[in-house]
Amino acid sequence: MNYAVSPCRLLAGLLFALVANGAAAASISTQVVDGSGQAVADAAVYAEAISGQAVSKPQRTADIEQKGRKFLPLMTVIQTGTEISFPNNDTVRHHVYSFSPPKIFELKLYTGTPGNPVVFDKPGSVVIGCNIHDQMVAYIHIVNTPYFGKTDAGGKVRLDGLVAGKYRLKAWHFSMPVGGTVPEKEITLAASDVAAALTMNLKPGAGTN
Ligand SMILES: [Cu+2]
Repeated sequence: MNYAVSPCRLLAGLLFALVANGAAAASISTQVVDGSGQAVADAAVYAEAISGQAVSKPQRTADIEQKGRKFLPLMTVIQTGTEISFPNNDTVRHHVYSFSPPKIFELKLYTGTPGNPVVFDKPGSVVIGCNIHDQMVAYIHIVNTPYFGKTDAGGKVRLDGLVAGKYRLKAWHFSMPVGGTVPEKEITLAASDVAAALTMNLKPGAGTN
């Protein structure tokens, strides 16, 4: 008996997987600009399902390190339930805290990586600071969907792997005025990729790049 899988069968299987995957998923390419048409970097962009399509919830983790008395990265987008570690890669001690309603916590003066990551289980935005170094700041935007990303220097981001259905595409930026309107656009996805632009108003004088 021959138990080996023939190369032909293997190839056919791979092709089938590729085609099946391609038929089920599409992407949304987005550019975020401000009121004067300038690209907005470091904006959270996310697509929320509104027509009941199944959405997976993979367990995710992320890191926000402290290096050179700064938080890196400045801006992090995560799905609800994600654990974030805060490794201190400086030789000085930091004391990380948040007073933001979606997650109030503090990691008292430490070096190295604290043993317990912080779980962010409510959607919204969180500002992180350090009790010792007032200039240190970072932002976390927590979304209720696995389809999210962060814009690059050109204000662009692509969300991949969305199943067909209706979505509400939204964006958030830490320089939006408090209580400002979150820009959103309804998108109907079939099998092909979609491009969409979002415009957001930022506080006067907010540098976007
Ligand atoms: Cu510090």
